[in-house]
Amino acid sequence: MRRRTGLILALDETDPERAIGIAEGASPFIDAVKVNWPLVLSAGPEVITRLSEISEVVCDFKVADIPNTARLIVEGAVSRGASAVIVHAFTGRDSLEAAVAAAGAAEIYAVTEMSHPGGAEFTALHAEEMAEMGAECGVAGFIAPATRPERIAMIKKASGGGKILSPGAGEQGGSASAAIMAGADHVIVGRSIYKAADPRAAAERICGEIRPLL
Ligand code: OMP
Repeated sequence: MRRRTGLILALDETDPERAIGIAEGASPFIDAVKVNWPLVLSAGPEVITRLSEISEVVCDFKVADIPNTARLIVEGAVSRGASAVIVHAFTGRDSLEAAVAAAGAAEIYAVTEMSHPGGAEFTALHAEEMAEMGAECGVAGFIAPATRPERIAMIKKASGGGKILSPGAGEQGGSASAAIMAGADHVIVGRSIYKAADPRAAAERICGEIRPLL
């Protein structure tokens, strides 16, 4: 994924037409739209293809499965137009390698430490190991928490300087600029944009906030 603005829109809006409208409005200010289960379950997987005509699409399916199932999910997402897929790293090396192989020219991002408080209970304990292992498997980058910016720096270092996508700014309490300053390459922002009265203006504001830091 090319970095133009440093912002990824997490489109967890479940009204399909509203979701498309938000993506269109925000498109000048974002590098990609991230699609998760809420929108895919309400709009169907065709929404991936529709959104890919507006922006790059990251399918956040947080794949956590055996290698064969991981391969099938990644192939299904990429064939519909996703240019990246998010998978869990805790499933281990064989699943991660299968995801990377299935992605072909598309990218795999691996979750290390999750951004919510529960993410500190288990994922944080192995985040650095997962980042090291993910880099060995050839993933394009990692998900690391904007809610704990100091962990972004640790995870980036453990991965040997890998690319970091960072969720948790805004509604979860983190700051987009602090995440970028800690080493994130892109911040992932959802509710602060798609629930705003003017989602396009909200995306433009965050984009303006982080632009000088890129
Ligand atoms: P907001 O909290 O509304 O900005 O949305 C954050 C988005 O990032 C949601 O789509 C989450 O599913 C996703 N996310 C996290 O919030 N925390 C994580 O640790 C990982 C992800 C993710 O993989 O994108």
